[in-house]
Amino acid sequence: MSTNRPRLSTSTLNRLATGTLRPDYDRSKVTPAIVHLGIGAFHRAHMAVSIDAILAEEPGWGIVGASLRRPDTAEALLPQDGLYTLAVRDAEGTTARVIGSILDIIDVNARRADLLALMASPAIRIVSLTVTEKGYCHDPASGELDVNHPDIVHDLAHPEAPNSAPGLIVAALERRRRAGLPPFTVLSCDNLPANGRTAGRIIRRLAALISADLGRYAETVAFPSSMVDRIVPATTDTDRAEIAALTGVDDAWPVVTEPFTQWVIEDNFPLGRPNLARVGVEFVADVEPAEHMKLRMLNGSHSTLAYLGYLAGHAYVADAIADPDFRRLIEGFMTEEVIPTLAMPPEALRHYRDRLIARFANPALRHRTWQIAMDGSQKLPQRLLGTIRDRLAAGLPFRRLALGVAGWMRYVAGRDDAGTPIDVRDPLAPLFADIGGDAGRLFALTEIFGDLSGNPVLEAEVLSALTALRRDGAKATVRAYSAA
Ligand code: CS2
Repeated sequence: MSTNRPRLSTSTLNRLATGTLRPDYDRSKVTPAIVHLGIGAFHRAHMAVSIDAILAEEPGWGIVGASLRRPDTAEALLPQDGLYTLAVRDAEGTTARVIGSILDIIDVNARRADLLALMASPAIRIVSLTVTEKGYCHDPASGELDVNHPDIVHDLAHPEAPNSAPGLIVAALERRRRAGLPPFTVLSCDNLPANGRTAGRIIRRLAALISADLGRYAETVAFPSSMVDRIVPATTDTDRAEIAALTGVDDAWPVVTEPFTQWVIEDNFPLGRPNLARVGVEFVADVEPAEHMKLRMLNGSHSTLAYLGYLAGHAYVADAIADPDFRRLIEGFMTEEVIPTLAMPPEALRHYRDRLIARFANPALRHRTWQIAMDGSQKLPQRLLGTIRDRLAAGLPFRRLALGVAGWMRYVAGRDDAGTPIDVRDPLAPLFADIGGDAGRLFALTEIFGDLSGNPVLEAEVLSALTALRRDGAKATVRAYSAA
C-alpha cells in the first residue's frame, strides 16, 4: 500500500474521492443487535451491505462480527473503525462505497469471553452465520451433527469455551437460558440445503447432548432459512491497489463483487428484525423453491465449471464460460438437466439461467476456479447429487451432471490435464490424497454420496465420464458432452 495516502477510518471519511459513497447515517448512534459469525468477504458484500442501507432509518440494528479461525479480518478492519470499501465491478467499471454497519470485529481465539457475553446480552436479537459448509460440523449427505468432528468433540468436553460456530451458539443460548432471557434468532446465510432447518437440527442436537434443559431451551429457537446470492471473489493485492487509486484512501481489506445481489428469507424472527424489504430483501413463507433454484443452477454450474475448467487450464470462471464448449455444456446442464427438477415456472428459470451465464461472464470479476473448487466434499450433495437423485428417481438422463461429478473425482486425484499438481483444499484432502482417484473408494464415501453410494446407474455414468476425462482431457470431453 502507498505510504502517502491516508488509511480508511472515521477520521478520513472526509478525504474520500468524489464519487465514493459513504455511510449516510451517524455511526455514533448505531447500536448492535446482530452478532455475525464468520466475517469473511461474502458477509461484507451481502448482509452487511443490506444492513448498511437501513441504518439511517433504523440505527438499532448494527452488527458485531466475529472471526472464528483467523485474526486477519479483525487486524485489517479494527484500525479502520470497522469501515471497509465495497467495490462493485462489471464491464462498465467500478463503483466504490464505504460500508459502516460493522461496529466491532471479535477474533474468537483472542476474545471468546467478550463474544459470549455480547451474544448473551438482551440487546442481541439475531445471530447470523456465514461459516461456509464445513463450519457446521455436520455430515454433508445427511445434514446431521457429526459428533466425531474434532471441534465438536472439543466443544462437548469444554462447552463453556467452544471453538465451533454451533458450539458458540449453544454456549450463548445456555447463558441466556440461565439469565431468563428469550433466545436470539439464528439466521444461517450459508449455501446449505434448508440452511435454517439444517442449522437448527445441528444446534438442537448439540444442546441436548450438553444438557436436557439446554436441549429444551434450544427447541424454542427460531431458525429461518435464507437463500443468499452474490458472487464475491477473494480480494487480491491488485484489487487493493486499484480501489485505493479510486477512493483516495488505503483500505487493508476491501471486498470486490458484482452488481447482482439477492436475499430471500423466511419471515420468522420472534425478537424482531430490521425492515430489509425496503432495500430489496424478499421475505417469504417458504424459501425452498428459491434455494433449490440457486444451489442447483448457480452453485451446481459453478462447481462443474470450476472442476472441469481448472483441469483444462482455465484459471477464472469468466475464461471458462468464454470457451464456447464450456458455455454450451453449462447451458445444456441447466436447461436439460436442472430446470426440469425445479418447482418454479420454466420461463422464470430460463430467464434466471441467461442472467447467470451473463454473471459468470462478467469480465471484471476475477473469480478463480480454484477458489470454487475448494471443499467439494461439503458442496457436492446440494449442488449436484440432489439433482441427480431426482433425475434417477424419474428415470431421466443426467450425463452433464455426471460429468461434473467425474470432474470433481479427477480434480481431487490431484493433477490437472497438464500433469501439474493441484493444491486440493478440502476437510477430506488427506483422505483424497490416499485414495488417489480410485473411483470405487470415492463412491464409497457415504458422507458425500449418502444413499447414492453404490448406485449402479450413477456409477456407470460417472465412470464413463471419468474414463473420457482421463483419456481425452477436460477440454475435449467438455466438447463431446456439450454436443449431447
Ligand atoms: C461459489 C459460491 O465458492 C463457491 O463455491 O459457488 O461462493 C458462489 O459464488 C455464491 O454462492 C454466489 O452466491
